[in-house]
Amino acid sequence: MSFLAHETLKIEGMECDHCVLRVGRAIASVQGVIEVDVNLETKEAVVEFEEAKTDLKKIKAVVRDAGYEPL
Ligand SMILES: [Cu+2]
Repeated sequence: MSFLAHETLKIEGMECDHCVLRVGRAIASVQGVIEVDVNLETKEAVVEFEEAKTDLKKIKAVVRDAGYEPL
């Protein structure tokens, strides 16, 4: 059993529910991500992930690949 991390990241560029869906799917596709909740109003994604399997750097990379700007 590995440790779980909770991180909140700011994401620029999301303008509608479709963007939220894309970002959520991208983050959920990362191995080790347990749960993700993307909020359009706050422009935030709350991510729970296994520290042994992934990290914020990888999560930010897929957000960027999806066309959005993690801060
Ligand atoms: Cu959109």
